[in-house]
Formats: sequence, C-alpha cells, structure tokens
Amino acid sequence: MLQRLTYPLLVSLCACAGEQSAFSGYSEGAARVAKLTWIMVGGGGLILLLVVVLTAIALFGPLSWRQKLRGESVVIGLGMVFPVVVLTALLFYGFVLLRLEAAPEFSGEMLRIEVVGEQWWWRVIYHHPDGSTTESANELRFPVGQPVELTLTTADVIHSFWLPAYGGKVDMIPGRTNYLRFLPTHPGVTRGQCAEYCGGAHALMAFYAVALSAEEFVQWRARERANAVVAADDSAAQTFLANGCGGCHRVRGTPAEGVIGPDLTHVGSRLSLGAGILSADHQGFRDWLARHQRIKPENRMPAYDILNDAELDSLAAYLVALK
Ligand code: HEC
Ligand SMILES: [Cu+2]
Repeated sequence: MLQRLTYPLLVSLCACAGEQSAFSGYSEGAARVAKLTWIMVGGGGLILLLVVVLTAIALFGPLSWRQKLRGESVVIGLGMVFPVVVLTALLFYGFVLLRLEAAPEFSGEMLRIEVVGEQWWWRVIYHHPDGSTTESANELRFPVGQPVELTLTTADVIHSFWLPAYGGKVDMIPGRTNYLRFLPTHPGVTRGQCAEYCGGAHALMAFYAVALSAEEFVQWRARERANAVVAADDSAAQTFLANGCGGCHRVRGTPAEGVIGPDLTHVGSRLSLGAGILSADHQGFRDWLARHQRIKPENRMPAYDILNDAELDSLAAYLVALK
C-alpha cells in the first residue's frame, strides 16, 4: 500500500520546487496566488481531517458520542453555519488578496516586452526607452523591482505562455493581443513552457526567464542592443551566409537579415537553443546543426545534413562567439 502511494506522492512533490514551480512566488502577484493556494490546501486538509474524525466517531465511537452527532444543532452548526461562514470569509479574503485593479505595483514605468508564439519557439521583442526595438528568442530578461508588461500574440496557432514563478498562464490567440503584467521581486533563472498543445514539437517549446538586478539589467540591455561584432573576413561568417542561414536568421550588423527564424545576434549569450532544449555552448550548437530534426522533430528549420565536421565546428564557434 505504502509503495503504491510513493510514486504519486513523489510526482506531486515535483511540482513544489525547482525552476518551473508554481509555488515559487517570484513576483508580487505570484506570491499572493501561492499564499492563497497554501491557505486553501492547509484549510482543506484540516477540514478533511475533521470530517474523517467525525466519520470514525459516527461509525465506531461510543454510543453517547454518536447520539450527540445526530443532534439537530450539529447538523445546523457543522452542516450549514460552518460552510457558510468559512466560504464567505474565504471569498472576501480572496477579493482582498487578489485585488488586481488596485495593485500599486503597476504604477511607474513598465518594461514592455512582446512575446510572439511561433511553432515551436518564442520570438521576444524588447521595447527600449527610446522607442527602438531589438529581437531575441526563447529567453526573457527583466530587472527586479520594475513592473513588466508582456504583450502576447501568436504568428500561427494557439499557444499558451506559462511562466509559473512570475505569473499565470495566458493564451496566445490568433488575431488577438493578450497582456500579462507582473512585478518581479526575486532575481534568478526560472523556466517556462508552452501550455497549450500547438502541434508536433509542442512539448519541446520551453524558455528561460532571467530576473536580474537593476544594474545588471542596464548592462545587459546595452550589450543586447549593440550589433554583433563580426570581422568582415571571418570565414565562419562566410560559411553562415553561403549556406543560406542568413535567409532565415538575422545577425545584426552583418548581411544576415532573415526574419523567419530566431534572431541570432547574441545567441551565444543565451541560456538555451531550440527553445530550452540544448545549452548554448559549442557542443549545443554543433548538436543543433548536425541533428536538430532528430533532437526536435518537425521543427521549422530545414535539416543541414550536408555540413561536414569542419563546417559544423566553424559554425558552432561563430555562433558561440555571438555574445
Ligand atoms: C528556412 C529557414 C531557416 C534556415 C535556412 C536556417 N534556419 Fe536556423 N532556425 C530556423 C527556425 C524556424 C528555428 C527555430 C526552430 C525551433 O526551435 O523550433 C531555427 C533555429 C536555429 C538555432 C537555434 C536558435 C535559438 O535561439 O534557439 C540556431 C543556432 C540556428 N537555427 C542556426 C542556423 C544556421 C547556422 C543555419 C545555416 C546552416 C540555419 N539556422 C538555417 C529556420 C532556419
Ligand atoms: Cu504549444
């Protein structure tokens, strides 16, 4: 019996900690939702315990106790007054706790980031204070202490943006713009995932969020806005262009101006490749180029089986250096 329970218990624990936990509460709002969740779980547990004890008494208790339980006052008290009082209190507590429109954290300047769901990766567009924009993919960076507004749209089918440590799920629906606002309070690296089945590689459509301190964010943003540093005679850059990579990928500051796939201008400084699948180091780039259709079947980048070992290494070195 105990063994049979172990597995589901372990599975349920997996959701309570780690980089993709809904209990982290790394933003104002997520912390309030996590608090309400624990109150519900704790309160529900206590009430369940009470019911079990009363049931045991009703079945096996001494006669005098059983008779008391049958009394009208118990039925009215526990059966009507108790639920009405508890549920009403919970309702108003919930109203107060989750008061969204009055949330003070959304005053002040918002950091605006557009996230576009694509089969099967995330296009991320940063809006800078001077009105310019730059693109990235599969990774969000924001500072703690400044409210963030995500604009969520899709380029194709319905996706669902889910970054549990900071906010709830929000669908990305064709023809609509949805918003997700949160005030990050904890720095750190957390993971998000597409939460709405969107075709073939849906399960491999994840991303990372990196919450930085305010100063780190300013430094990061300056690097991110700069063009890629590539020597004009870089032979790997020539290999990149000669193989048509620039038809789909942009490397700002080079002739690669494609917009179909992820912007690779600073891909070497990101945490992952292929939407949270591989790490962005030499081996990761090499694996992606050599066999991405096996690692992430059906993804929209054509297979490049034609590249030989030397070309794979030189392309991987080129991409790693795009910091
Ligand atoms: C027909 C368009 C197309 C061409 C040509 C193409 N790619 Fe891609 N590439 C994509 C798409 C789409 C993705 C996103 C795949 C996914 O994660 O689902 C991608 C993903 C990538 C990634 C991972 C980026 C990230 O942020 O996750 C790298 C690196 C990459 N491509 C490099 C290359 C290189 C190098 C070449 C040339 C040898 C190339 N690509 C040619 C469309 C293309
Ligand atoms: Cu999906």
